Amino acid sequence: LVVGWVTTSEYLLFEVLPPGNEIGIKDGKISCLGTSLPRSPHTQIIDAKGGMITPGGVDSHVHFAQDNSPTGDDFTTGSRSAIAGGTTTVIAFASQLKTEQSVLPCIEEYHTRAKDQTYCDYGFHLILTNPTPNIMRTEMPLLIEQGITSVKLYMTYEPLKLGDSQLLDVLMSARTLGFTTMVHAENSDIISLITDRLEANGHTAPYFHAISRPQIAENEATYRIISLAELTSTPILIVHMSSEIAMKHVRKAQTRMLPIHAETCPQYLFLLSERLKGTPQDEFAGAKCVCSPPLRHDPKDLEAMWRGIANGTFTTFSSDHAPSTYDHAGGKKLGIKDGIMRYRDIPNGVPGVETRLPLLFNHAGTKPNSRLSIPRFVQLTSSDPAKLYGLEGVKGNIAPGYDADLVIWYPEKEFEEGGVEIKQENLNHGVDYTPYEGMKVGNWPRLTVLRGKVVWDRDSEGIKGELGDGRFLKRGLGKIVVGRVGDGVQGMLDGERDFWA
Ligand code: DUC
Ligand code: ZN
Ligand code: ZN
Ligand code: ZN
Repeated sequence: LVVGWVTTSEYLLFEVLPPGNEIGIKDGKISCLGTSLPRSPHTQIIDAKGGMITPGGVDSHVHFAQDNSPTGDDFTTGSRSAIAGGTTTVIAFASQLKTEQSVLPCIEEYHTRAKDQTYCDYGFHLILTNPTPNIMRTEMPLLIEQGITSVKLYMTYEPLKLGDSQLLDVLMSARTLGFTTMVHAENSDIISLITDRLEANGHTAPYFHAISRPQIAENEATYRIISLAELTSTPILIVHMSSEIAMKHVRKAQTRMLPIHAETCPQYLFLLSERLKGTPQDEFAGAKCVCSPPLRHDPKDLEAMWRGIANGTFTTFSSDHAPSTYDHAGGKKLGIKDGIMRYRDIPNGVPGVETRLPLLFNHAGTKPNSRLSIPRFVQLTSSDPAKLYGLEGVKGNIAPGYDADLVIWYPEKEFEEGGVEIKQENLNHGVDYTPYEGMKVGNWPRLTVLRGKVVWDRDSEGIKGELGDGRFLKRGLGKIVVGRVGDGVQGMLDGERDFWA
């Protein structure tokens, strides 16, 4: 089977594909790019009609069917939502319980949850909450062999957090074994102190969630984890960054060529803490926007995140899709009981796997008010997460040999007049709200193609894929996208580290 794609996109014309060019697909992979590709009677041709073609989205941070968000999306609803928004690859989390001495059964469990249950390709990161010597020495190499080549570490949350000595142990192990390390950077004790005191004073409505996790908590933990990474000479990625003061540490480290990567998410580009106040009719509706780090107070922080998006500080733009259903049977809501709101009990996280690409694409391009270029859009949403997480050569590029994962956008002039409004009723996730309700975007994926198969066709029935289309991705070791490993540590003499590291 050869599938020819014709595009006359003004952009692709310049950057990737001149007009009239075609993408040939065979056996689910891109086989060639060129003009007038050979056709047979069996060739299926899809005309991209002057629209733009970008690689299928790689969302390297989603939570599906995770133990600590039991009411949210599972692999079926989450991955259905992914393809409807142009994402063909997700990396979800398998989480270890602190009491577990082995992570192998845990990985098996998440395989069971995902196998034959997904519409898009998927991989797993391991959330390490108890990095015992045995796990680090004998199980991590096994996981790497099995294609699970990244871990997430938490610096906060009692059931998840690691102390500095544990963080150092994992970083030393990452340096030896080469797995990619993601870190949730917030200072746990700052948050606990404020939370306890807010609670004692009766301040427990959703808005206080933002007050309990101030920027200084993100700032301190960010600087600390960068220092530990520098000391051990280990690349890291700091996930879901939300504030400028913390981002500045990343920028500074990158200027020194340290391999410090960072991620931000749609909620930190578009939403402010005001949303946690809910509506005049329903103050508790603020619960729909509870995520961590929290939404920030000042539009200047949104602006700063946009700058980090455009100037390369951020390597990945992921959804951190981690929603919980708002309304449960019988009017029950998580985090409110007998009329008393307790933000502590609201599950953290917002939905976003479906809206991630359209929200960012809306600001990409060459118009005077565009915030980023199309190549940056592709890097952030697809090619750089693919590189960082060991999928280079497979995902994130429109080039021969890569999986034929594509998003075909509408030609701008043919899209709905004035753009399209994001509405919960049109989304494909399993939860009952979107924080972006009513926002307009100028384009939406017209077609999503997964390994050569059209899995989403917005003009004809929407979801075309089938459960089980998604395959587990056995990932290789990730690559460093920013900086390099092995330069000295500030304040240490050359060679000094050789005595101990
Ligand atoms: N961290 C995440 O990565 N997702 C949801 C909540 C959190 O703290
Ligand atoms: Zn487990
Ligand atoms: Zn986190
Ligand atoms: Zn997350």
